[in-house]
Amino acid sequence: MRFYLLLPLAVSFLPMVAIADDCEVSISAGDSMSFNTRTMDIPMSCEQFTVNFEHTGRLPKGGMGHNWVMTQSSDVQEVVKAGTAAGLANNYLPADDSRVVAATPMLGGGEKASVTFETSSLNANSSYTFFCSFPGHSAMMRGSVNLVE
Ligand SMILES: [Cu+2]
Repeated sequence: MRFYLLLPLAVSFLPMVAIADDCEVSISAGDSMSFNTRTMDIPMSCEQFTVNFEHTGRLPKGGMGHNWVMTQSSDVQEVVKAGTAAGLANNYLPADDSRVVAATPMLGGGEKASVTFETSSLNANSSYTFFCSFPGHSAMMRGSVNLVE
């Protein structure tokens, strides 16, 4: 009797767990100019999406800092340029820039940070890119964002 009562609960709970797992991703970078992935998926079924970013290296953020930034692909170049001008104190990102969909702070070795954003701000017909805005890094440190169902 207990079995029959518990089964529907278990079945209905599983999809919720699966959705929650899909609504975040973990990305890292070490003491070289590369992320551990060149691509990431954002399910549009997620209301919010979280990126957990970790600098797994040892070098300080002034020398080999990394962040995770997402913009439309066509905005990467200009945001990197504006970020370089903004300097390390501003995480190498222009302040309150609407082109930046989401970004973590600039991290040094051993640090981690997460950022959560609303997927309603994304346009399914646009192309998005993630990158590191530390000067000179975005040429190597970039990847494509796939908006999936
Ligand atoms: Cu970097």
